[in-house]
Amino acid sequence: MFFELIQTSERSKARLGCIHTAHGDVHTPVFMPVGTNATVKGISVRDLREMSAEIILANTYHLYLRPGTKQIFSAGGVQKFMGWNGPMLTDSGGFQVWSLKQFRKISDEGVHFQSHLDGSRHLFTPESVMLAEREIGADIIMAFDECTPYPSTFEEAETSLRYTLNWTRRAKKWLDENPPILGYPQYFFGIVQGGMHLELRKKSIEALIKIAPDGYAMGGLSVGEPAELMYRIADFCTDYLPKNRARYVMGVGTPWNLLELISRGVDMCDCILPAKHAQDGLAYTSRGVLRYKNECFASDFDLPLDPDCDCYCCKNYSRAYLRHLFKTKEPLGWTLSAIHNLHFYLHLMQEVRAKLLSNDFEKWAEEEKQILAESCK
Ligand code: PRF
Ligand code: ZN
Repeated sequence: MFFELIQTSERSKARLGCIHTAHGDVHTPVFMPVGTNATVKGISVRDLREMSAEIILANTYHLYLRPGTKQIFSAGGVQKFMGWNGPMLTDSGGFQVWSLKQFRKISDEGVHFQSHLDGSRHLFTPESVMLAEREIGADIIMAFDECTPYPSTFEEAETSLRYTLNWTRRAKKWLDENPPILGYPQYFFGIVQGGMHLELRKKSIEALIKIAPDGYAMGGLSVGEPAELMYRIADFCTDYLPKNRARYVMGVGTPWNLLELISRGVDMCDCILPAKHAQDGLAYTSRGVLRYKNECFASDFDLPLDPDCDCYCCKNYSRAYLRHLFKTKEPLGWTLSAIHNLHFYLHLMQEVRAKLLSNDFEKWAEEEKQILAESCK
């Protein structure tokens, strides 16, 4: 069995589970560090193992452009290529080509787009993207979808959803006719779209259930809508999604967003925020958000970013030094603060799982959310 539901909380919809892949097990709820180009920016796989990362996300769009998916296939798959050899997931490129805006044209066939690198022209179809994902060889592969913009009228969201559902059907058919080529299973996730329209979200789920993917993602969230609306949509979706399948919210979010989504029955999340905010001189800590680039930390030689953190950065370096590296734009500064932020996210998920196991997740999460979202010194 691919996804094993271990326990559902009695006080919320939060779940404990395990995803079994050929490259190892993934304990859920899980946060997946983003490794767009088959690398988590600035972070070695040694660091990733040390912070107990269990699964990494890569992007089909980027790997298709460079180094090319055939090249990754020749390496024996992306896990071997990047020296990680643990579980991996590839996003389909649906969201990335969608983000190109003026450089893309969508039709029933698929998406014509121009590379952001050299302007060269390409066509992604559900079939070509599934081939690309077979060649990249991630353990979990995402359907080719269209991310519905926010805001969208019912009609716009319905048209967009029609593309996603047709493309998902074609992707599944192609996968059934073209088994994995790297010698291990690849699990296929459908993506729920439908914008902020509950009726369309429901329709999307009912259609996806007929297609019978191995897991379900909620796409089209965190695209500019208020957080409360995102929570409401996710809450609605998890009421209709099959209990015995993993649920993944794509591209979300802050630590407190994750706690909210987990209590609504979400098992998987990914986000570039921990890495991105590291570049902005911002650290997530057990006491709140620390803007370590601020002047007031210039002589803070004794404290690490987070006194309660045992990551490589916090064990060895002070806030004053991190601030100096930030001010001088030294690459080590990005690496160290990204190590801290990712470690923080992954450690938070470990705590979530421990609290779920001991049946006191909800009360803990309620307190934790308040603390984490505040600014601290
Ligand atoms: N679709 C895909 N990838 C995504 C999204 C989506 O809707 C989002 C939206 N937050 C992030 N990544 N395929
Ligand atoms: Zn740390």
